[in-house]
Amino acid sequence: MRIDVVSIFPDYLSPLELSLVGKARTSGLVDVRVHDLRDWATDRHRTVDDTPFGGGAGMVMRPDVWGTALDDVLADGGHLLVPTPSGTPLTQRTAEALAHEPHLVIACGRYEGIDARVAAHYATRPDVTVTEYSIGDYVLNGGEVAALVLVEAVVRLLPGFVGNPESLVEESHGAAGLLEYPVYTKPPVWADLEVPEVLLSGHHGRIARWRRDEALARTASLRSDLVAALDVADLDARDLEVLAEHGWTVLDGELSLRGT
Ligand code: JD8
Repeated sequence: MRIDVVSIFPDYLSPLELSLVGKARTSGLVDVRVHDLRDWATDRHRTVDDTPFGGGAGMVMRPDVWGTALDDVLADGGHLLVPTPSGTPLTQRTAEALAHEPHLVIACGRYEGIDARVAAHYATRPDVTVTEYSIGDYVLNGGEVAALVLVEAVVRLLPGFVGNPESLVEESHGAAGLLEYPVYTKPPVWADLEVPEVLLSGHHGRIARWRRDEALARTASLRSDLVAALDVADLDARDLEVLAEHGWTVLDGELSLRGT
């Protein structure tokens, strides 16, 4: 997979050289290229913004500079990803889909945003898919943090990145659709708090069941939207018992919360 990130603050993306994403880059699992948008500016001040049509505060990023930059990095097509507060919420399912694509291009805006014609223009190209996405309902000053989030969420799903792909199923928002179970390590007692005894039993079947119960209970307590999205066909009798303890029952083949 190749990932291009375009920004006026390329150094903001330097954390991508660290940790596991950095390892994925050196192992050739992913080719991440960070570009300075100003390299495509044509004036000596390397201007990338201008005043907004219709007036108002702030500046807007120019479509012509973005256009020359994206024509270059999208020369062979790809998936153009544009972080914006008004975008579609980024989810694990989206990250999973993106992990199967050969080329991602992330356009990091700043100021009041990127001229709206840029996304509209590239959406007309048959070899380009455009997705405007958001990482949450709060306002940042630019798209670089969202680019870091997307790259990490996608790269960690690439085949060969994690040692045990099975672990991806059990983590929060993984294929199981549940929040992750609580984890513990040495010492067995800390701050007068003990580790759940089953985890010290060495009985793998009981441990697996306890972890599933905990994931179900945690999800039922914190994220009713995730429980409602579970497929009843994937739940066994014990799963349904745990969910029932948290007020969830199966009605007409669907999970529903008592009293709603
Ligand atoms: C891209 C410019 C700043 C946004 C005027 C503040 C994503 N979840 C998210 N919150 N904020 C962003 C985001 C913010 C951005 C840009 C993403 C480009 N800004 C603008 C509109 C109001 N300023 C984001 N993903």
